Amino acid sequence: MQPPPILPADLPQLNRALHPMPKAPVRIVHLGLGAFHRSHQAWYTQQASDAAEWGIAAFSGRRPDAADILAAQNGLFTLVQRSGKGDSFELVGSIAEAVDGADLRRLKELVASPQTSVVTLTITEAAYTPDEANGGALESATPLGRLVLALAARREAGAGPLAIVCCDNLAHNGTVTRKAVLALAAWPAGQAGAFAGLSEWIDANVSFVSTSVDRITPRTTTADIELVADACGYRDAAAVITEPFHNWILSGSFPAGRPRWEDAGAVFVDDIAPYENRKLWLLNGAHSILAYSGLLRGHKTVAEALSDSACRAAVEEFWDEASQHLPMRLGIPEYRAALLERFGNERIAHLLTQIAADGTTKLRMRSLPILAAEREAGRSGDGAARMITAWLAYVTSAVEFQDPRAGDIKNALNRRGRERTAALLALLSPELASDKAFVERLDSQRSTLVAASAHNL
Ligand code: CS2
Repeated sequence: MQPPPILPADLPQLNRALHPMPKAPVRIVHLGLGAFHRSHQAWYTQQASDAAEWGIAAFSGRRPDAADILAAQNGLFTLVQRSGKGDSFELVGSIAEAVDGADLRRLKELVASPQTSVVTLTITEAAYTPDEANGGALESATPLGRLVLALAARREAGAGPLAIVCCDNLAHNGTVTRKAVLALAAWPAGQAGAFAGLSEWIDANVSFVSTSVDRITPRTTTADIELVADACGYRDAAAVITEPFHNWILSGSFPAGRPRWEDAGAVFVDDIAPYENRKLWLLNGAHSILAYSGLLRGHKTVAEALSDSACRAAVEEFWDEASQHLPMRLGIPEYRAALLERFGNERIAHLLTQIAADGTTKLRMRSLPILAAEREAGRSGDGAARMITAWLAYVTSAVEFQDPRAGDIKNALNRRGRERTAALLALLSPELASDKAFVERLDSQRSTLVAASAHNL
């Protein structure tokens, strides 16, 4: 947590009394109220020409205080769009209600309302993996568990179909969400009551929309809040800093309607796979390389890591591999050039530690598909392998890291040499972990990388 900013005591707090902005009726329920939701879906919704009909009720996720902070401002916050040249400030008022994520009663009430037509999700990649510890059982403590309980309430209320829109960085994210939700809903089947036949009802009534989302949004810092106070003359504890670039590609149906997000540039396509691959591999893949190799080499931000020729070369090598598996009609060279410019925006302090979190989930999507495709084509896939090597070196050297499988990583770290490399690799791919030659290659790459970086993390 950042220390609270030192602001003049008489500075007024941002809210709808200070800046009157109408509240639209809640028709979208969002799970995972964080900076990215505010800079992306909330901003797109505000830009839609029918914004007056589409209010969002946003439930907090990993940061429970996010709801309190935003509720105190009646959902209002400042979006700072930061280019290489300067900042522009915009008030966003599409969040009509900010709710504590643990408030299951309110979630059920809103999802069961016939007025609610869309549920959007930014609950992090790790939230879609079945919880092996409890056998994938329905858990009211997890976001998807709560969502299933709320869908049961919607069926009960006869409120009809709706769309669930996954906005997390996963390949085929609509399909992944559908599978996870149906599996959770089917788990208590056979028990009497609210859950019998629930998974069939969801399958027939809920559409799972796939999306590729993009807008680089670092965590807000104390300095950002002070800057907004200076520039705007109010206290806004929920301000968000983001880049001017934004992109949203969606595929799927909205049986109960949706805002005209296309007014803000959202694009609706039939086949989303090439777009999500382009984003996940080129942007997110490069991010992971920069995060792990950058931290090992003593850098703090994406822009700093990119200006290190060793990190940059690792990114380019990976991009050359990945580009061979993407359709050129998507303008890959232009996309790469635009990424270099976005990553190089030094005014956006995107912390590598933020990107380094949850490696076991992220790398499965960002490195493994390229590695497999390259090996399939009879090539080494060294660029994709180096992303994994950098992660291995990072978890081996870091004092602290965040990962849904942190316990398994720590167990693997108790081993030595190749055995350790194999045990860590098994967390990403058991198949690769049993390929001795590959483990040997990674292990020697890892030792070289650690020796070359020698930074205390
Ligand atoms: C990043 C993403 O934290 C991460 O893993 O790669 O959050 C990235 O900044 C966004 O996907 C950009 O749209």
